[in-house]
Amino acid sequence: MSEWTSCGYSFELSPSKFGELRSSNEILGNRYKLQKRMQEDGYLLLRQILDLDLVENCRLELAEKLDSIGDIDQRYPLIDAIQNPETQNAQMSATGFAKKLGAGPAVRKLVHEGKMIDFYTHFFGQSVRPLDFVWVRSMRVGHSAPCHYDWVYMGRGSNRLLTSWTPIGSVPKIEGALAVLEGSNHFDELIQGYGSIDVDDQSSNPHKFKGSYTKNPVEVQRQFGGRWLTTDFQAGDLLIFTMHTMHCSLDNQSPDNRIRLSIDTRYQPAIDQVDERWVGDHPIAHSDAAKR
Ligand SMILES: O=C(O)CCC(=O)C(=O)O
Ligand SMILES: [Fe+2]
Repeated sequence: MSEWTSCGYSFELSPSKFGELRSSNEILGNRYKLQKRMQEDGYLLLRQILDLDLVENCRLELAEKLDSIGDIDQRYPLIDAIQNPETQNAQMSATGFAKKLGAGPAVRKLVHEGKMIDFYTHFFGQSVRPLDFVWVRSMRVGHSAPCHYDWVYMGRGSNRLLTSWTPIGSVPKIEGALAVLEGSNHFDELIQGYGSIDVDDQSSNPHKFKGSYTKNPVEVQRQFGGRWLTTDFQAGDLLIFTMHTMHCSLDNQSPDNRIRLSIDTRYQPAIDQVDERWVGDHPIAHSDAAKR
């Protein structure tokens, strides 16, 4: 595949503009090296750090939920998550998925227990709390997420908050892998401007801006530099990044019409203040209750 796109916009593919995420498995044992690399790179890619059977259970749970609303092509095994060409179910947002289908027990076990929590406890060197809300992504063919900083959506609590992006099954580039913009965690001007907006707060967001910076990954790169970095993800891999690491996803161009399944979740030291929008059994999310 020679053309990678996000939201229909092509990436520039020269080696100075596009490359591979680097794995940090070799420094896993050392919290200080991990923290330093996070500070420098704005992300950590950890290969095969999650339990494969839990990821698989999660995949089945998500596929069953999607099947319950008719999104799965039943001519194929459920686990393949092939989208039903007959239903024109609109692409669902992560908050839409949460409202309609919810995060089940397999999802919670993968992201709120075990290896995931162990990693963050090790990384922070103290007790960790996740945001309760779980963002499940079922990205149909032709869809992707635009370029953004997560802070804009969840910046009311800890400034040590980190995002886990977890592929639920293999997610090669062609099926819509996540991409991060190298060095974007050091784009101070952008971080102080766009990157300081609270999408639900009128005073910081008077124009009721939806939250992403741009749909065109080349635009932000032309303005501030850096290479877009991505990779072919396998089940068990984990990508972690900061609230001010610019990211987007590649368009899902699955030749098999496979829905791209992934989960994103957030973690912080337990002692830090927490963004009230994402707490509890029924988080207020971006509803009216969250507006300021
Ligand atoms: O999975 C995607 O397409 C977007 C994910 C994302 O924005 C995130 O994990 O913060
Ligand atoms: Fe994000």
